[in-house]
Amino acid sequence: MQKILIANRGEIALRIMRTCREMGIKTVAVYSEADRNALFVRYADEAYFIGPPASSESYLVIDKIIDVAKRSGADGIHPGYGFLSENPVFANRVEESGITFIGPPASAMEVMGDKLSAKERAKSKNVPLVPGSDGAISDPEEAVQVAREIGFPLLIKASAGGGGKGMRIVEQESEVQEQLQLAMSEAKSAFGDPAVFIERYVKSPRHIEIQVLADKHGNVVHLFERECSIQRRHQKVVEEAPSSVLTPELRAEMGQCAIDLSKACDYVGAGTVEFLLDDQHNFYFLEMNTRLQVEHPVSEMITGLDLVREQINVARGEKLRVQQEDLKILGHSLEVRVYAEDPQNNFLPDIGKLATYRLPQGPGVRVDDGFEEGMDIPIYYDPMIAKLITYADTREQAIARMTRAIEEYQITGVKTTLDFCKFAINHEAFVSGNFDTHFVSQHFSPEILDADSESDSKALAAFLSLVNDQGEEASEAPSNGASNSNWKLKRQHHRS
Ligand code: MV4
Repeated sequence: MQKILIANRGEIALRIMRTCREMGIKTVAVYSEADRNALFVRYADEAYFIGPPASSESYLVIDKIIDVAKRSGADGIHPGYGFLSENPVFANRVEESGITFIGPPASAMEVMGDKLSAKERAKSKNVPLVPGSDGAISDPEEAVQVAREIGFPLLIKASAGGGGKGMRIVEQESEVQEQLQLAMSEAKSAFGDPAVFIERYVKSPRHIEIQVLADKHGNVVHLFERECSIQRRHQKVVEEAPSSVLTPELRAEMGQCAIDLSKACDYVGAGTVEFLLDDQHNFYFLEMNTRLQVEHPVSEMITGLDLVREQINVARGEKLRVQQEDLKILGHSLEVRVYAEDPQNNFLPDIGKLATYRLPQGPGVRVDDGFEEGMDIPIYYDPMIAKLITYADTREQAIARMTRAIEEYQITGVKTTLDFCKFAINHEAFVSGNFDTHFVSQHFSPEILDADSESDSKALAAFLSLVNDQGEEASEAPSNGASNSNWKLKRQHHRS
């Protein structure tokens, strides 16, 4: 592979291009009107304009992307995440054009894109499933029957849904028939497919996903787990690897299930198998994501692998160079997603110019982003500014390092979720490892951030009065006027 077109934008486009450059592979960017000045466009060896800001008129238009690939002579296409990354029609079109799709075969996307066929495939490999209906349910009588067997509360899920879309909780038998009808018509209008199924509702689950890597020769390894339970409205906030709850035995068992499922759909490339883990530490297959995920860096940090490099290598037919026995978890990694959102105002996107934008640095800190100071956050796409990743020997150190990195990160001009992330990773429940997917709704309220910055400013006032009052010590080097004012600035930034 000599030249790769990156059918994506922002931080992930840049992240993919960085690996391409290391591998001596030329890069082609495609960009919309809103991304004219974006970093990923400047970083690419070539860049092609593909239309208006709306992704339906640019990043999602298969013909435009194939056309640029042909014009530029690209021999590979990397879809990143989101956009066309899990679209089997796109994968097929790419391959039909004689270009290598850097991802799984369209057939694997099709199986996993439909939650019912994914569950069926998992079942055939003895991968545990949440107790529920066998296949789709459309008959109200049958739904009641199944519901009685499963017990309440239960969930009705759309087969074409995923990531929380089209889910309904049903608390009691009297609601089953009505909820089924509603779920089916919702699924029909949202996804064009009315198929729904029923599962027991797992009350306090953790969300744990296994990263897999597969080549075109039938070899599959897993790269351990990522814990993604800290999320809000299905948007992940904090991810980490490894999970603080998995034992080596459970990890090996879940890992093997992920490998078995990948083999069962002839998977190729990097993929993620999602599980729920209940409070008894039973795990259940949820769905498989057939793409590189946002949170892949934490897996890279603890394994020492570059997942994009591995994706490219297997796409061009190379055999995996690692075997399961070679893989070890080294240290601990955390990722927080920095969004241009206002945690004090129901996480409303806060778009605008990055008036100040200074990155944290130092040992064990990685930032995957696509912005520079002075740039605007476009309103058309996901408001994620950056992924802040830390790595350390232990979880405790990775948390301390993340806290320090968050404090160093200076962003003004837009509100961000940095303080919210700092709150989350320092909360007693997170530190102790005793949390589930309800963490945010259970422990967060906007006032907490007020209180936090208030106690910060009280501590600052106390500190300043101390150094100002102590004649002799105040003249000692570390507490001179300049560093005081720096400190003050930093704190003010975090309050804003
Ligand atoms: C569940 C569940 C409880 N019980 N299924 C949400 C996203 C989609 N992938 C599946 N999801 C869930 N399925 C059963 N049978 C709870 C969730 C869920 C969830 C899962 C993972 C991470 C965050 C979540 C937040 C709310 C609900």
